[in-house]
Amino acid sequence: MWELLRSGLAKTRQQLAAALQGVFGNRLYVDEAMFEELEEALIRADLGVGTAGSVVKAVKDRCAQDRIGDPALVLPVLQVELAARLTRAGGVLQLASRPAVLMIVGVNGSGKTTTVGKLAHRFRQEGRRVLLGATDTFRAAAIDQLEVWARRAGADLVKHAPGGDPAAVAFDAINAALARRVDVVILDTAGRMHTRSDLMQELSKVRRVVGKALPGAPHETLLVLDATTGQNALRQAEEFRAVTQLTGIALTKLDGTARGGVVVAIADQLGLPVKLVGVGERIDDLRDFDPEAFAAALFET
Ligand SMILES: Nc1nc2c(ncn2[C@@H]2O[C@H](COP(=O)(O)OP(=O)(O)OP(=O)(O)O)[C@@H](O)[C@H]2O)c(=O)[nH]1
Ligand SMILES: [Mg+2]
Repeated sequence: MWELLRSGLAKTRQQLAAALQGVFGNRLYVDEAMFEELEEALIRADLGVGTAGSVVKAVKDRCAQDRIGDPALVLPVLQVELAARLTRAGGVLQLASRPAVLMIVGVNGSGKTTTVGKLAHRFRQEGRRVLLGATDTFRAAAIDQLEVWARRAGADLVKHAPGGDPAAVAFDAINAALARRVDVVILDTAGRMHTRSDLMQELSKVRRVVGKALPGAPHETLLVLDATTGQNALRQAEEFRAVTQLTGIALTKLDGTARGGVVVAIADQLGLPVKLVGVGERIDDLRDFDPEAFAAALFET
């Protein structure tokens, strides 16, 4: 399990290690230029300007306070500072309700359907009854894709014909779940740009209908962000959040990118918990976000 996270973060770790070696290696003393280089390295590692600046300031303050003059001793201070920020961003899925309803949202291609499939598999492994709602009715292929995941995971599926009303699918999915005593309902929504107000209104309608079918639902509305988009993921989150309620982030495709540092920026700037991380395309390549393990995987060699 740890190995999967470690290998998933390999690219990010290697790039970060090389950048930090450039900053701290062969350096004789701690000075202003070192902190400037550190800030640049963190920005390049996708922490973003704001977060990189505040991390470096915290490291600098700590170094001054502890009178650290040896550059080799700054790295552990940095690690502690990054880990602290990640820890603030952890959060667990709310599954206490029966059924628990999870709505999965995000821009096109971010990894929503794959995450739904992986979650379904995981819940099934835990012995829960799972039902998937094909609320992405835009393309026939989207429904077929979800059907494949449902079969692989051993989950029920509720679908309508392509082009149907997503809210009606959500309504039927929840009623089926109530009738069949399902534990978890996962709604796979269509990819949408936050700038398309018609699609955003559709999302609000689905939410409203879900809340009518089962008061208190959805219990989770997870925004799926593609880590390979780096700082853009952060912007998507800010804009999605402005138009719909979110309860957490699922960050996908960490395995394919050196931009895993974006997690620190998300943790630092959004105030939204990262709940899941995707580290591959296979059915069990999904993990709860464990801040300590993540911080360790970022640095350990
Ligand atoms: N490497 C890697 N690939 C992933 C991960 N998650 C999803 N993908 C891939 O990303 C691509 C898009 O995934 P989908 O799950 O179809 O994305 P989506 O958000 O449902 O897309 P739309 O419904 O079209 O908006 C697929 O090729 C997935 O295999 C991940 O954690 N790692
Ligand atoms: Mg999809």
